[in-house]
Amino acid sequence: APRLPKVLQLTLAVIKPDAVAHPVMLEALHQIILGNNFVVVKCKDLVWRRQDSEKFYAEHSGRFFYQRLVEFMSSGPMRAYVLAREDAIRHWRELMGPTKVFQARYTSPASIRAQFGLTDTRNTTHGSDSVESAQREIRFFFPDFCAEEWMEKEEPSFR
Ligand code: RTP
Ligand code: MG
Repeated sequence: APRLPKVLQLTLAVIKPDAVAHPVMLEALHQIILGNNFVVVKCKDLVWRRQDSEKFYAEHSGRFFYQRLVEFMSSGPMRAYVLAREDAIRHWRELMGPTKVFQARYTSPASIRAQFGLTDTRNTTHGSDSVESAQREIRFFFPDFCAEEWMEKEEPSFR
């Protein structure tokens, strides 16, 4: 049978302030990314102002956890990645595990959130949940990044 070329997909992954605050955790998460065949396309450390946090999570305004979430996400340094892999969006979310830490520990004990999560808010990582979110979120974190340009320069098999 003919071998199909790999179809790479981009996702946005973020290591949240709770995990960046602990160098051992940060390093462990970085190694998980490298160990799962993601290509690190972009990586940067940054701190959000409160209004960045409010804008990014606008879809959750009105939820009971919104203020807590906004405050947490602008409380200290984060690390953001543009990652490429086959099935990158689904694969990164699977590695993270469920949002709620108790659920993660119960259903996916090997997941990132089960191992490192502190609470349902301070749950170590973020990952885009769809192609549309990935596009929006990559633009939010890396306004100068151009996926098409990267494809042409680095990955002829990307589509
Ligand atoms: P994410 O967007 O971060 O990938 O996570 P998700 O889809 O699994 O979770 P979502 O429902 O979109 O919630 C976004 C973030 O809000 C915080 N959160 N806190 N009960 C709580 O205190 C609570 N629930 C959600 C988490 O940081 C979650 O990642
Ligand atoms: Mg979400």
